[in-house]
Amino acid sequence: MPDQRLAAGARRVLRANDTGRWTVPSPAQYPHQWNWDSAFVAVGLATFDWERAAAEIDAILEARWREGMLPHVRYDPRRTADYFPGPDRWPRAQAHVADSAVRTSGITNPPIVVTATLLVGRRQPNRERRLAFWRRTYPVLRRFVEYLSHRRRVPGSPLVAVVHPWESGWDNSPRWDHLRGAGLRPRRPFTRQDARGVPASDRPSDADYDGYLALVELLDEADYELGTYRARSPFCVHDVLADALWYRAARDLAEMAGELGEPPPVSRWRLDRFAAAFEERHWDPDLGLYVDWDCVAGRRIARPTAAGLAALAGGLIVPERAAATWERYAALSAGARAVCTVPPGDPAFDARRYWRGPVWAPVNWLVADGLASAGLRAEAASVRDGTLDLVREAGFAEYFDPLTGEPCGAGDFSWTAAVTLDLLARAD
Ligand code: 9WN
Repeated sequence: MPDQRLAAGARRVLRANDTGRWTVPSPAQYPHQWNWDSAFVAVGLATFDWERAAAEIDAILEARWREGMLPHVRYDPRRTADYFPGPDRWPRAQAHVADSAVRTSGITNPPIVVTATLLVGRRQPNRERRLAFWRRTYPVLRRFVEYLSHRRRVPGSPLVAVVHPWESGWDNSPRWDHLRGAGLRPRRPFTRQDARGVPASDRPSDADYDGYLALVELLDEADYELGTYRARSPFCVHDVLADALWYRAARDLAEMAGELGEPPPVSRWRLDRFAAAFEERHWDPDLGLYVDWDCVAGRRIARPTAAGLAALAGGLIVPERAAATWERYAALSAGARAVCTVPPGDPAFDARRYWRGPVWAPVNWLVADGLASAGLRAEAASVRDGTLDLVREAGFAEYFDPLTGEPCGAGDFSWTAAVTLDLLARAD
């Protein structure tokens, strides 16, 4: 399919999923606004409708909490019956929302919204309009970065504490299998709604959902205060990708600050300290990959996944490790379409089950971006081309089977369309 037709198809998906104020990931499966989905969507929208891209970012920021958090879901009050869990599962969260008319979840997402705001701004050729956009978004983004730094800090580390698998966006990744081992059960009964339009065997398991809902209860009982939550919860991690994207966010914020004549938002000393802690906690010398850190057990989670590769997008990986990480992961992934989230040889690999193997377009976007900024141009181009080939063959699927290239999950998915547009535009 020629690039122009592919781009036209992607624009159609984004238009169809636009509710007027924000873009839903998929009208049937995910009828609300998701934080990091909308950040990718804004990057895609900026390739053809700049005002709409800016409005997408504004809608994420309108859901902010008084303490600066940007929640992972902003609920559409007209659709609460169509997705589980709804706002009633996060009762105490609602008092934290700055705008009392807005309903949100009680957790956040990796802070790609900051990077998206920088990239959307850069696509505006008119300097005054660009600066006006950054001027109104910058204070909220800065508070979000500081929220993660201060309210999500465990003693002894500058890294970010992630408190729920949904917060990472990689819900049932093998990275978080230790939650299953904890055997948590929620107190309130619940009925899943996520497997209505897609095969249950492609979704997280019932045991995974027990853990997710039990953590929601623990978070709400702790009124979303990290210390109280940690005292009772088996799940608290330094997610390698969230940490990398925090560092990127802090640097992207600094670029906006420079343009706006504001002082640097995060000192060089803090950035350097963060990068040193990242290297110390996340680099696994035995695996030869960057991995996550379990703050409860106090050890690395030695699982090979693409999260450590996507972390290249943070721009804080020791340069000589970038090529080695790519080569190591490519060797583990032989026979799979790039970039499988778990390598086929891993015991946890499942070609179709959500975050346990399949290819996800936004992950590939991060990997390609990170490879390019590490100077690995050919490798970046191969990830870009491989991603576009998958979309050409299988459409704008939520995600893809890495062995067959078949589409999985919901169809006409917003972030797949958005990433396609940006990858096409980058080749121009
Ligand atoms: C829970 C919207 C979101 C993505 C996540 C993906 C999935 C939700 C779910 O869908 O998570 O937040 O119900 O499964 O895992 O990355 O942001 O597309």
